[in-house]
Amino acid sequence: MKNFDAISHIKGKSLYIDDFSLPEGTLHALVFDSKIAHGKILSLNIEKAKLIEGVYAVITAKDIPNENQIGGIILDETLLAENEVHFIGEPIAIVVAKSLEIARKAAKEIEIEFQKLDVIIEPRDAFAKNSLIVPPIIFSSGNVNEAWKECDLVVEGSIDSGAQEHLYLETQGAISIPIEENKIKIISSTQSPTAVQKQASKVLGVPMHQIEVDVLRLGGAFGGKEDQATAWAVMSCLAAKILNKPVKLVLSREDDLRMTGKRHPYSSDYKIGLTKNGKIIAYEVTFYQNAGAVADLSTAVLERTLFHATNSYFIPNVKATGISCKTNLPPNTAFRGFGGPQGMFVIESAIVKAASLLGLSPSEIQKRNLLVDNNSFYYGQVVKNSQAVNSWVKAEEKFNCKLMLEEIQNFNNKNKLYKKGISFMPICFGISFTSSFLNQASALVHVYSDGSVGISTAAVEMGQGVNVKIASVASRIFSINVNKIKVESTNTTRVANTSPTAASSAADMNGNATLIACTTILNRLKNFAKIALSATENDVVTIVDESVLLNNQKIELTWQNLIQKAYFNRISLSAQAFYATPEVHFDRIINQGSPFAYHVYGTAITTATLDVIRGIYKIDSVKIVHDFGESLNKNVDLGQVEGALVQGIGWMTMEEIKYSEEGKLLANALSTYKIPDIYSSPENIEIVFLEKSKNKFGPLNSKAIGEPPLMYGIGAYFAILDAMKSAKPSKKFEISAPITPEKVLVSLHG
Ligand code: LUZ
Ligand code: MOS
Repeated sequence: MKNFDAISHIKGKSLYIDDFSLPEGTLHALVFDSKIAHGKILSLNIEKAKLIEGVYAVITAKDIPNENQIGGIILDETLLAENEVHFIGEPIAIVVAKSLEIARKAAKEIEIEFQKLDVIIEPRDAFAKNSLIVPPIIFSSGNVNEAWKECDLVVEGSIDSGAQEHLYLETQGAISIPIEENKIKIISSTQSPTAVQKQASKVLGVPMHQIEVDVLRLGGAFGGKEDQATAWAVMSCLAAKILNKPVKLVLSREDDLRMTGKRHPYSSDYKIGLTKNGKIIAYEVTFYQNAGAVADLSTAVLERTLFHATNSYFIPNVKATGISCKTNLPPNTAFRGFGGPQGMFVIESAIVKAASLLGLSPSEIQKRNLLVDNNSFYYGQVVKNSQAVNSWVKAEEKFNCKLMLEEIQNFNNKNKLYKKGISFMPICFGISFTSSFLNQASALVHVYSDGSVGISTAAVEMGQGVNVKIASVASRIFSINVNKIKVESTNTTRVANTSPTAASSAADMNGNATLIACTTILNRLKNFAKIALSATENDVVTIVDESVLLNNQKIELTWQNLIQKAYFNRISLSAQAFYATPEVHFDRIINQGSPFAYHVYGTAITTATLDVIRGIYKIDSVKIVHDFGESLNKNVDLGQVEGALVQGIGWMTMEEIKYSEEGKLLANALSTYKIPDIYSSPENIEIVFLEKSKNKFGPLNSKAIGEPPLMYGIGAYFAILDAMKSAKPSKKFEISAPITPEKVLVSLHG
């Protein structure tokens, strides 16, 4: 089954915020933001701007009717700055005008004076100045201090990973439309419709039922619209409320790049202890997370880093410390993987360093320490259905790993100017929101009297194909053609209290809710059919391919006729269902528990060729064995693996976010921020489905797909590093990610 959105995407017919036809009289909003990274606002003069013809309002913090506060986890984020600014791009005022051009012109007339304060860019500088979002978070098990004595090798190091811009094709935006009385409808490009509803209700001081949020689809999000779509939607809503007119607010690419947060950069220290044959005994790690100026989701991201600090390995003694450092950058935020990749990169770095000192290959250490059933993760969860060894061994066999290694060896023996490298990258990613209460979803299913079906859930379609998965669940439960099924927009009046579409779990949870709702209707239909057919207790009614069967015999009754009859007999053809992921819990006093319903596993083997003279490289191949469970849609799932892989490779190799010392974003356009294109993608990507994997937590035994494969991209960094070691065996390389060609060149020859 193809993703049914594909055709309208290709034809340009799919609608995004900027495509909606606007109600008459819609006004346009532009955000006026801080040009300095830290300072006091001494004066703000909006009078000149207001006088420009076509300007309806210049809204500042003073105009907010209720609370000037949109913090999601910690209440430290104003909608509009009041007395102080904390990063370049922080919103200060909203200019509302007849057109965007007029709003732009007016914004230039706003006069503002600052008193500059000290600017912090680096997390370790923030730590030294005790500028923290929350006190350090520590997870531990065993006793690292005792364990070092048992180790044959103890090695320490530091490693950094950089930020990453989400670069969703559709920038942030929303349209707010006043409906009669006090009600406002917000059309938003958000992963979190309920967060928009809640924060708008708080800022305006109206009950949540006065705010309706509707989300048709997003042109990409990648976590960038989990928390950070809210501000723009609330601003348009505030302007709509004040002016009683529809207001559209869509960020330009430049504004979006400057004003929104990225993946968190991390600077980390590690210490790892092993036996001489490569068994890992102890691991200690400290993560300095660059949170930016306000909390946003940073504490949750940091926790997920801690949960993934040991990746796919069993380590008996672990101490991991997470420090969320407050700096003067835009608030960094959720990004596919949500801190997990940052944690996994550090343990892989530690293993590679230890391997070279032990005279082993990294893969020998990796393979020796893979998680097996009944191990415990160091935060207490017991390992069940581990596919770590399984996917590793399958990858070795399927891709003829021995031959690959031989070929690389031969190539490197023969060539001086080019060197090849290889890496193994096992992944283990926990599925569930780590805040257990978020693991809930619901579905509202209507069967219309013509037999067609409409489904609403809490899931937001952002190009990941969740709608096609939901539709395929309904299609399989009802046994009707998928073209009879429509998945509706996500709307807070149809589905309330939606958790964000995030944590890779939307298809799992909303798919399960859909499954329950459809089963409820199906059972009603079967009971009704029995009565209509004058069947007995022991007769069995089923529906197969839109035909009703009685004791497996076809009768003259189609799905369509059955629905019509049921309607005339006043059988309810609608159902609402709720799903809460069972068994997940985590105790934040002792930092132990079982936060994840399950884990997703897989192994990637990456090869790269390095041009030794120039420092440039190409990723030759990435070969993956991935645990999909019983995939709901193989095309969609393969697309997710390929996309995530390339996005991960981009983060690790070429995407470089730089800020000046004054906190100004230097990579502020696509001419200076490079993401992988078709030329820099691996020449060969091979993805194999791990067989015979089932998952009782996913609808119809499927597994979550969104985030886990991003971490295969980490393998690219180590394949390049491996090639560098072949080029210069005596050199020690300590290279922060991304491992750009510039850094490679300087490291090889500098
Ligand atoms: N969002 C969130 C997430 O609020 N909690 C999570 O655990 C999470 N994990 C991945 C991506 N987004
Ligand atoms: Mo996310 S990083 O919004 O699952």
